[in-house]
Amino acid sequence: MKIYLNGKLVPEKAATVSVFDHGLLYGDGVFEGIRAYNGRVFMLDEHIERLYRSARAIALDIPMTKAEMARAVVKTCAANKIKDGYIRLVVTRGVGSLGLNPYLCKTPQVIIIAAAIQLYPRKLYETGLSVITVGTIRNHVEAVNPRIKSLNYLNNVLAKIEAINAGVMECLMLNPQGYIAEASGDNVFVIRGDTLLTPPPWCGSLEGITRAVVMELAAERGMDVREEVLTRYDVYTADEVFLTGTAAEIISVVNADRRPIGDGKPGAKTRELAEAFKAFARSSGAPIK
Ligand code: PXG
Repeated sequence: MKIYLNGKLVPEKAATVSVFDHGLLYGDGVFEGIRAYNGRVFMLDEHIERLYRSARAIALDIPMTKAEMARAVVKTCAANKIKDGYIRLVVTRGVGSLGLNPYLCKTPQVIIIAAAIQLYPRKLYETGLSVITVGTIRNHVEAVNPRIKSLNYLNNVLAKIEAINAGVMECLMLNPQGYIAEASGDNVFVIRGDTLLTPPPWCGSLEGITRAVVMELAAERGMDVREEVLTRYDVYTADEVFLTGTAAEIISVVNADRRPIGDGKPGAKTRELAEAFKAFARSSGAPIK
């Protein structure tokens, strides 16, 4: 495997960062997870825009332009002969002292890994997911704002631990006010009749790229799509619930806090959106050449 590291493609073994990198010492950095489908990088510009917004939000100057970054992603995919895959784009604060001061870190590290995608088991998409609401809340918007895709994912990791320890694979996270924010690494949607609802980002969710695509596909199909403040009431009483994310795509939630959602099976509208998403993903994106 060839890894992109600060402008060069290097062998996997040579792709190392310093133990003094603030990405390691403090989770100080930002990242993106991107998919390639059918020889194209899906929603590349949108991911790069979000990466640069995340970086701006933590006062990190990425030492290359967005266009250069986009070319670097495509080049890394090409070097690894990726057709369908998963790309991890990481920008760390770089090497600094053992103190917190980020201004002592002179050179951000830019890392691009283009690898095979590890998909969730097919069966999960047929049966749907069970989730629980966890005690770990999403960060307050004036702590590390959840709109920032930072390297500091402990909040999400703690939530994931609670879910796995309770015997389920995913969870719902609330925000400090008790409103639904998102899952540990996916956005959440509720279907009620012909209405598709998802929390607004200010409720503590990431502005998911898959989320945006799904909102558009649903609107094209005549659904009334709205960002709305949601509580667990909305989940428990929904016709259908699903999660969206780059890795998961669209996956049904059929049980929340041990209560079946709707009839306890993946719903028809979720399935229709998942099919539409697949078709769109396979036919769009930046060609890998
Ligand atoms: N919310 C959070 C907190 C995320 O990390 C999403 C929503 C979905 O956004 P996109 O843009 O992908 O539609 C994410 C991104 C994993 C994993 O291994 C998942 C993400 C990031 C890192 C790892 O499940 N999801």
